[in-house]
Amino acid sequence: MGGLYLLDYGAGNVRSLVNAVNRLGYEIEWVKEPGDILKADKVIFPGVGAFGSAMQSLVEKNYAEPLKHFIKSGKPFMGICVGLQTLFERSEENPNVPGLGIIPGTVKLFNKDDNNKAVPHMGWNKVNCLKEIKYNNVQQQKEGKDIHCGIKQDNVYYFIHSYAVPYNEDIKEWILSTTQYGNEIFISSIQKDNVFGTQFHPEKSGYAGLRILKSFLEGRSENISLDDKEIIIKNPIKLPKDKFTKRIIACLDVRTNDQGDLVVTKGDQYDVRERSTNNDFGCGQIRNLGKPVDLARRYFDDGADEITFLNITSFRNCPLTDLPMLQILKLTSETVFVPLTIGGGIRDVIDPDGKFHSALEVAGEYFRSGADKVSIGSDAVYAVEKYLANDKKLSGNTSIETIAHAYGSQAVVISVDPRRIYVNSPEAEPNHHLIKTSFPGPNGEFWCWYQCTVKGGREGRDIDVHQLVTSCEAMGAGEILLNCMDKDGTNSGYDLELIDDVKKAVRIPVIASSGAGKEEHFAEVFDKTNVEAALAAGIFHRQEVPIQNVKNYLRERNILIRSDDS
Ligand code: 1PR
Repeated sequence: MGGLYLLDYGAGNVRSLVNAVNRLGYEIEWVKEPGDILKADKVIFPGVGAFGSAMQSLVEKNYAEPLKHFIKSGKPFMGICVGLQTLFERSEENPNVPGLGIIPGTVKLFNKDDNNKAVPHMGWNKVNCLKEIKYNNVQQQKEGKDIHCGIKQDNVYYFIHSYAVPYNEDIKEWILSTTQYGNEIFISSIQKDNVFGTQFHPEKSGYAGLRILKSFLEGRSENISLDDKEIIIKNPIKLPKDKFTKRIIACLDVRTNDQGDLVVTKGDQYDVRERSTNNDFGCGQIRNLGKPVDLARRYFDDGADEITFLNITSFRNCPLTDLPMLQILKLTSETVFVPLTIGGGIRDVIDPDGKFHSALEVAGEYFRSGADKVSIGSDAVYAVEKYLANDKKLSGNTSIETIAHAYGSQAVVISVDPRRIYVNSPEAEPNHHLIKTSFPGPNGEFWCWYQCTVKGGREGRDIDVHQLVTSCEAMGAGEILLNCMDKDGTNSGYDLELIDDVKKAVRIPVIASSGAGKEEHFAEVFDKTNVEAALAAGIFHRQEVPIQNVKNYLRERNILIRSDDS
């Protein structure tokens, strides 16, 4: 029996793709053995992680040859991200591992010397369709054929990758669209005969992405031949500046309340209990701002570019199979088609029965449940302490390194919970990276450093934020989620001094967090620092400032932002 098949090699979140296909009214089977590929009518190959591990898995499972055979047979094939990259001959990521070689060319690392952009390329970027059809082809119009495979010129789609295939005129007939990142123009989608592929993730690109999957599932791009004289292939044009948008992220801090229900809560400087009411424990109730799955859905509808869940009581031990956030992720990924990050408790754990699970296993459970990225807090601080004590030698066995190795750097976010410590002069604190501040301390101090904390801010460590983020980047982390305990829940604006300092210290993307109180604060953080994203919690949960108001405000100030229908 034929049908639609998903080719998975167990490296990351394919649940979202399955959910997207189901949402569009289609069923998808999983390839379980090589024979499934040969009998399939259509195959989708979503790739996550590294090029080398993807190809090795294909070879080890004896999938590579049947896949080449399937592609040659002329049946519809769609590759996503690494699934597109493996169609090429090779990748700089793992030069010794050959690709499928269907398309000539090499997948290359983005230019890290280009100071205008962070690597990985993570977020929503525009595509420029190079193929055009002269609409005098009445026959194809009648058939509802779609030369762009559901991709809309100038829409933005969600990318998350460090490697891409640069635009190359020699393979022009393969290129459906290009995208500009910094000064580089790379291939963002390919289409020729029965082969279609996107470097971005349609299943994570909101309704714009669902339209692409729908077009593929309905077969609207099949049998469009390039021999057709009506098709024109344009050259890409390099713009003075790329069209990469800033991301607005909604963050949901989740924990059980005193009644035992999982709720979204929000603290002031990390204190999540009400100040006024008392409960049986002699302290205020846990603030309850709503149900996690419902709120995530609301933020998706409101236009959030990403959603982050933080399990804020993760310092308590919990059996791996009973992690409360797994079910939340599974349910959320059924209706929310933008990237999901999960944080809290990403570390080695020991079940109550004594069974050990590595951080990699814990992360794997989350990816399989619908997470695209995991965020590591306390464990990153402990890992950096050991890294610095060991003369900056990589051990290879920290949670950051093992997860980045298996799932790619782009899947590893570091959540930082710093607090400001004032000092009188640089001499007073020679061991830490200091900032000269415009906001003097209680005793008129003009210098400060940012101390990293663990266990949700309960314990300060002798590590500063600069040490933490630069070390985590060296270990392979792909993004920094930069909170600030002094600013959290204050509505007084982001800590621009801290954010600017961190952004200048690393090449990976940085998310500004803590303190957003009004639309102006988002504009300010994008104007005054070069961060890729801004996150907020309280103002969204309390419905003080809807996400759309933030986006409209930024758009009016010419800050590039994803639109609703993209
Ligand atoms: O250490 O790896 O187990 O992770 C624990 C995670 O839980 C960390 O990411 C840590 O930031 C988070 N966390 C722990 N305790 C709290 C708490 O609030 N008591 N939440 C907590 C941190 C901060 C932000 C917040 C922004 C924006 N919350 O996530 O959403 O500050 O808030 P605002 O816009 O309202 O100002 P591990």
